[in-house]
Amino acid sequence: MAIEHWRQQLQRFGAEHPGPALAVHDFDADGLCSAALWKLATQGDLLVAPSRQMLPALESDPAVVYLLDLSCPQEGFSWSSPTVVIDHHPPPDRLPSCLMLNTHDWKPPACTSLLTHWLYFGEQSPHAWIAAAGALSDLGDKADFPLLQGSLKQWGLPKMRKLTSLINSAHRAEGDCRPAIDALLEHGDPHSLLSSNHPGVVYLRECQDRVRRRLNHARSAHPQFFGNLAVVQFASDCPVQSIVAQIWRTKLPAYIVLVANRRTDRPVVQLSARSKAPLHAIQLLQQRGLTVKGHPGSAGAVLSPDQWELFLETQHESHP
Ligand SMILES: [Mn+2]
Repeated sequence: MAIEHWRQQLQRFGAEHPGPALAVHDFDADGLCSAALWKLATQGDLLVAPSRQMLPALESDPAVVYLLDLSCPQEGFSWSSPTVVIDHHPPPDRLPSCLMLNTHDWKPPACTSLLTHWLYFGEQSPHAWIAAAGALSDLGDKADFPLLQGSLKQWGLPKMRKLTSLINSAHRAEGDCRPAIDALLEHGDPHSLLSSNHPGVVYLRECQDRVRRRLNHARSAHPQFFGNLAVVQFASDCPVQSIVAQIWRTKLPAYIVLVANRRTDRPVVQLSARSKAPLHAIQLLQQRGLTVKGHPGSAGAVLSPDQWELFLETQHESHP
């Protein structure tokens, strides 16, 4: 099985490059849970990636860098240290020099927190609930992995959902992700974390409240229709556009939903587009002159307020 082979490769890699290790990780629940598991296993240092588009520059070169739940860049890394990639996103065509441990082609697909748990703790451990929280966020509650299903059964789906949502609230509020990892590390199970007054947990609850309030405000915006495009606009200091797009996608299955978050805290408009197949959100928005990134059913972009106004004017003109 791949995991056993990968575990040996990982051990060999660590032995060949002794010294302080650093994990650079994603900021969603899968990335944070992976980081917490890696920290429990290695005691190394953690650094959250400030964006998914660009890897951070490191102040010094650690003995090994572990890249967790972040797509591997084709152009190589922003450091010279030997690198281990633990991930489930499709790797680039041309792989930079690294040890690549990646489940992107598995059926069913696994996520990084599951992979991290298997690599360091095997199929079962007292930390399984952390891997399950990450998996629930990335794969949903139906994914057929004993590690996930066992934890859902042990702790109950509502409690695990609450935990996942709490861990995700830090990046949804554009807050600090470190308290989420500390909360995972300082508690032995979902129940004690959820009922805790640990500062990390208190901080996450504040983030969650903030997102909830911003979301309630954003949900009250009504769509404008331009052909098969439904545009929803609101102003916010919280990146809630993708959640709002998700909500409207269900309500308007025949449309491409384009949600625009005019940020009140900086001069950008964050766009999130969603469509139910077979409408291809990316292609249709590209035809309308927008540069968007993502998958056929979900895409995003960041525009300047001027670019956004220009886009809207064009829509008004072509759909009077
Ligand atoms: Mn992931």
